[in-house]
Amino acid sequence: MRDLTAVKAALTEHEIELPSWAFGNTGTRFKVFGQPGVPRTPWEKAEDAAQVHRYTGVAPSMAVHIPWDKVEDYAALARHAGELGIRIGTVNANVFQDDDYKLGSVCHPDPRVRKKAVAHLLECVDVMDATGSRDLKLWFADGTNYPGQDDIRARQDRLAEALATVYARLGGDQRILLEYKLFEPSFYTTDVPDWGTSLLHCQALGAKAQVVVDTGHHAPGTNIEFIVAMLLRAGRLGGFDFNSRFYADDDLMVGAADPFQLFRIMHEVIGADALKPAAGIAFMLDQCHNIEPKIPAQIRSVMNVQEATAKALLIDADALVAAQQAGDVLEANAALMDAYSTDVRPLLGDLRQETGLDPDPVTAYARSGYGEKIMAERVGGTPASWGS
Ligand code: RM4
Ligand code: MN
Repeated sequence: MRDLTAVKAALTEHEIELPSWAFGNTGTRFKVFGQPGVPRTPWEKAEDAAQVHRYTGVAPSMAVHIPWDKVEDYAALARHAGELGIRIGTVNANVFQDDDYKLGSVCHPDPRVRKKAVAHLLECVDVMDATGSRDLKLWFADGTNYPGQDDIRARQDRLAEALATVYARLGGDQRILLEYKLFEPSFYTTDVPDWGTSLLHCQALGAKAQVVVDTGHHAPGTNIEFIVAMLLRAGRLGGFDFNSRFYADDDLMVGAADPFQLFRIMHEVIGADALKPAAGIAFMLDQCHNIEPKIPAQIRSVMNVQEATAKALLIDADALVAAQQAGDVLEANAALMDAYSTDVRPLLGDLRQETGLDPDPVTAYARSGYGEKIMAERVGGTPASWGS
């Protein structure tokens, strides 16, 4: 077992970023179920994100999605976040919700559409300048539905050109995080379908381009921790979009479907000494809370990440290495399973109390009355929704 003081110190330092869009109404392509009290504006989303941080103590930033979080004055939004005790984190670009993008955005065969998409990406870097954000997260819905629809290699060339233009615009400390997703909305080819494609583009761009692993964006059965290990080894893991999947890109609360997978991922991160903020890995949630209340669901997700992390930190690294070197398969596996089987909730409760928090963030939030308050106050206006 590792020294508990060191485990607690690592857990205190670890930061988890919240997605602004998870506070608004979301749904499937079949139905968006509205909830009372959801934010109407990015300002109100920041207020809700601050609540998650208030009760967990480890979620001090909120990612924004442009144009869903479009405001007149981004510096003012960043100041508002600061006053609430959080900051604006990753800026997510959106080049998938415009009629022009039917055949793609930066990979579109028409140079006019590509130019429009690149202009949006550059605008997102302007937003980063105003908010002080480090990361631009790029996810492209680009791809094709039918063999022969477009030229696979030509689309890669267009993608590379667009990425190079955006990369050249980055400030010294800014980064591109290039996300991949195996399918959907395109069904025959996706232009960035996997970590290999993302990595090749990042390597061509330079050190400020990094791969982001969305845990929901893989085929069933994919060994995600292997991908994580490979990217860490290459120095190209920029961050995570954490969520859970049962079938496709389900975007459920992280750790709900497969907490063991989350533990195995965190084990790789910890093995590479990449948990601390200085390592530059962005631990983001990317979720859509369709049927559950938004703020408690994000609190639960943050706690699930913390629990998986705590278990991974408890792995007896010396015993593990000794067993591995002795070729003792069962002992090596047991080193992981012993840690995974530990109930870390008392440890996390103690840690919260030591840092002035309630040991149980879920009930503390429920007791606070904030949920009832926003339901009473947020009447009128247009509730935020993905797509608006
Ligand atoms: C995409 C991808 C992006 C997220 C959007 C909402 O599937 O995961 O990260 O910004 O969804
Ligand atoms: Mn994502």
